[in-house]
Amino acid sequence: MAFDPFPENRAAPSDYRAAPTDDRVKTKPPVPVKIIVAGGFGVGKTTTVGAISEISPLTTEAEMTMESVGVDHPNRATTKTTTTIAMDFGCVTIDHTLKLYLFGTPGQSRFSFMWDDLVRGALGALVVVDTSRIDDCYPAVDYFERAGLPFVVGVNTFNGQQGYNLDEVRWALAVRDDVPVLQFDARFRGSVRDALLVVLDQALDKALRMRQT
Ligand SMILES: Nc1nc2c(ncn2[C@@H]2O[C@H](COP(=O)(O)OP(=O)(O)OP(=O)(O)O)[C@@H](O)[C@H]2O)c(=O)[nH]1
Ligand SMILES: [Mg+2]
Repeated sequence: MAFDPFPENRAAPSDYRAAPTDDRVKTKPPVPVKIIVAGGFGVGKTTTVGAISEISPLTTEAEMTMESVGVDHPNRATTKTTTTIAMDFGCVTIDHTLKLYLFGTPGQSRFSFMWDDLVRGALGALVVVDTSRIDDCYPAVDYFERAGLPFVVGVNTFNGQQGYNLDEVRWALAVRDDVPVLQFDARFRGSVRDALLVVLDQALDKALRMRQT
């Protein structure tokens, strides 16, 4: 038989075997999922992203000046001297099929004009709450309710100090029953991971509901 110059027309060698299916799956890049970490001023959003990110997180911290005294009210227990002025960015691989890209919002309300751009394409959000300043997170809760984006309320415990229990926080925020309200510690990777997995669950639930309709 004449030599066929086109390799795709040549017969496969007799010992040819297709690579095992799961090897091929493993070589596919993980599906990117965008998650927002939002909440009021100084509640621990940057800390949350930094605790879990597998790359050095991209941060946009700027020194707080005297101008913000009396305007921004951080938790008294922190020694906070900087604030996020644009966004935080980090990522974490959940497994070979899924990678989370985390975007932290700025906390000061004067930067709220950036939220629409930051949130575009996101599948879910973690709203971080400091129970000593619960009302600071109302704008974030309102925003995600209006946007119809699945979200989870994560109460950052600030050294185990928590002014209210989770039922009281749920009542104060008046979130729907299907919105999880959980406790986590923004400083610890495992704790942040567990909170983000609940956000993922919520996003998946919504995707499945939309498929059925
Ligand atoms: N003790 C304690 N400190 C925390 C905890 N979470 C955050 N902090 C501290 O609280 C301060 C504020 O945390 P950030 O992560 O900067 O808060 P943020 O929400 O990103 O703040 P903005 O971007 O300015 O709105 C930092 O000094 C953190 O080290 C916590 O769980 N316990
Ligand atoms: Mg921040």
